[in-house]
Amino acid sequence: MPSASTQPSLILTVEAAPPAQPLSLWYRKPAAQWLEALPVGNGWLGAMVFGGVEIERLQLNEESVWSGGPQEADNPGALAALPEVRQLLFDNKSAEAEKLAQEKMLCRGVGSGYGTGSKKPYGSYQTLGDLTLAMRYGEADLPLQVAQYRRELDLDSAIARTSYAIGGTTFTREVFSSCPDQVLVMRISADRPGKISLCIQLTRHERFTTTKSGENGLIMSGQLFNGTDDNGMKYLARVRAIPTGGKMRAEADSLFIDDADSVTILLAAATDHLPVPPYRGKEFEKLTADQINAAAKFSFDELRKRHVEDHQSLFRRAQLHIADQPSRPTDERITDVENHTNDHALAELLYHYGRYLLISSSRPDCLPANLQGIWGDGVQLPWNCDYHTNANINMNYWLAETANLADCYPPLHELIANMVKPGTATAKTHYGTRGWTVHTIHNVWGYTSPGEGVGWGLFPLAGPWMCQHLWEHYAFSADIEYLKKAWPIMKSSAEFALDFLVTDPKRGWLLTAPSTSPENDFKIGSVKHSLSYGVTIDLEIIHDLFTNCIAASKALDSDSDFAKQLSDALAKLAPMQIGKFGQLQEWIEDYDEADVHHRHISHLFGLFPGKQITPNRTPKLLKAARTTLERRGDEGTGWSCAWKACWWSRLGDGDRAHNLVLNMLRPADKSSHPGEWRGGSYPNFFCAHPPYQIDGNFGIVAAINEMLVQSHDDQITLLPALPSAWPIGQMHGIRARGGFEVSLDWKDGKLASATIKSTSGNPCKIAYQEHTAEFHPVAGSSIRIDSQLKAS
Ligand code: FUC
Repeated sequence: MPSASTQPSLILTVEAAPPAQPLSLWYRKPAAQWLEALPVGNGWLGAMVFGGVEIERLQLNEESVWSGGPQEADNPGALAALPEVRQLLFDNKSAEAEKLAQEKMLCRGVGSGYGTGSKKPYGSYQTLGDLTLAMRYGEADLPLQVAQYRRELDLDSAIARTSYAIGGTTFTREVFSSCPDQVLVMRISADRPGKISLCIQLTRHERFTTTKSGENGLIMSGQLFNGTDDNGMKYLARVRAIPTGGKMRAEADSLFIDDADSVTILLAAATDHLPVPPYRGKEFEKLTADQINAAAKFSFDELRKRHVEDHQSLFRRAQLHIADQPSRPTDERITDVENHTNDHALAELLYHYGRYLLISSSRPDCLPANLQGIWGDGVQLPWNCDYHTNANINMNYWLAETANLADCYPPLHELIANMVKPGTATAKTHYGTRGWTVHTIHNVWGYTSPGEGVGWGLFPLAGPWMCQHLWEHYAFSADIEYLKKAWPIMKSSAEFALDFLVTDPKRGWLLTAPSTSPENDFKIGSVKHSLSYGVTIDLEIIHDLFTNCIAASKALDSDSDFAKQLSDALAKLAPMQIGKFGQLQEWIEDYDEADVHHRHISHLFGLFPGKQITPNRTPKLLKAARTTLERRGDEGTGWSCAWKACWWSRLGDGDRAHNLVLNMLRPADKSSHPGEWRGGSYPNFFCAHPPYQIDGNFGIVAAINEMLVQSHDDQITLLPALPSAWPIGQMHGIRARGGFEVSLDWKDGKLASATIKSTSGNPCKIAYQEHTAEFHPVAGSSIRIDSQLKAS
């Protein structure tokens, strides 16, 4: 079988019409590289569909396929060094403090290997392998004359479709990953009988054996490296082909089908690792067999119907319309963004794509979306494709509530719950505290120790940040039963924070020491440092956690003494400060940043995703936050641009936020390299850090929601940052805190009408420009209001 990369050339003739479904990504040629292929997924089983004519490649992923294994990485010597590191910091001996912390306070072992964990105990997320179909077209002359070629990803039905005609026969392939039936499904059909002939194989970059399974199936299995020996995770993928008409035979590691009318292919996969029930575990071989047997009982049309219903129950909950989709291929539209074509419908498509990607990579009983969701080719993926907790996994879920996808949130909540046990050991060993925490990197093996470099790895406040996600689910849903379950995790995190706080000997403030402002350095003279104390983001995270815990204790009517301890600590917490440029200070002293354009602007946590800095409560800090953003500028990696769009929305500046949306849409600069990172979109609309990182795809959806509706300042604010580029539009189904669902439409840049549906029965205050109104809806009712906020 020829490999996908040596595909013989084709001649593409007559152009295809655009797809019927306007919310589609579509292209006029097969994907030549991974970043052109189209993703499908059911939360845990994914494929990148290339749409080749002679060779079709589906690069496969199963979300738990990880090398590495569990390890003891906490450093037993860390705690002894803590008092000296603190003292050195308080004495302004940053270099000495940093040196000591690097030697004594980081993880034991090599940690993540600075992003090269695949051969280390830390491990790396990896590809599952490739499903390859070598198509044969009978007597057709070479090179093949291919008419009306089109491949597309229909976001509304979550189906990747490839269609083309050869010698008068039209071939169609449809691929989807079914959540209800837990298999990947592919259907190959033709509009004439007996035209489908192909060979099916399952392969992997390394560590695999494929054998036939009966006369209609293949099994690929293997065991990964665990960083010390070959006894790592076991995985298995199973394929079954179901042709109608024609003949099928299995030989060694291949299935051959000749002259069929159509072929349905089912694929199931699992590992023996059990991060979350019920999908995986020791029974993984049986599980995959059961999944295939169960799915094979349905016809293709039934499988498709069940999948589409399931997907649309989530995808159709939120809608946004700002412009009609033009009938041009997606890659051409992205290329044109640099030419200022004002293709506002492309922003709308990016919005829907982000929602599609979350539905496809994060479902209950799965792992949360990692740095690339669930999609990744290779055995060493960028940054091990793990869970980074200082911007990335956090951003992955900022859209979950506002985009009405709370059903996709549980995987993160589950991951956080699973951090508590290892994170309790880490907190005790490293800092001698109660409670739990995690640092910058986390993997499926429960890694919570500080990473191997002080400048990025020593971020003890990542655990308290994670707890924001627990509170936010309650804030949006008002689900008290959920809060009861989340409370012990939040409380334990607050105990960690209480114990970790120390009194600054100079100023008497309570603050954190040691810590870093994630990944940014400051300068003293010409020398760069990263380790500091009382860094602004720590104070903001603690404010967020403690205020959320105080509110939780009130809502639950429990732990009032503990809540009192938290309010007392808050009263003594170091304040946020304004520096010499009028900017919000990033560190305890008004140091200069080593890189004034640094992608991380962690000290704006209080503006977003926090709620400490608001126009009503802290106007001076709000102004300082604006100055900080002005100084940093609008360039940056994909996720950095998305976060900036969130901040500009919170500042009420829709045009600046929109500028960042445009940065996300422009073609990814392939010549970029570290040091010159510039975000944008790849041809398949994956967000470029670069390299590809999914956080930008998710973050920009959160930002667009913040442009249209905000609900963090004890009111629901309508159109707080509507850009002038979108004078007319409608949006439906955005969630707001307190238990509300908001739909609205606008004309000439002004609110026309809005509908607020209550799901909780809480009172609500609405604001639009100078108008405010208060309503007391009963749960399940809706209020329709006009541009003056008068109920109609
Ligand atoms: C942090 C960020 C990088 C990247 C990586 C996965 O280290 O600073 O920009 O997103 O995570």
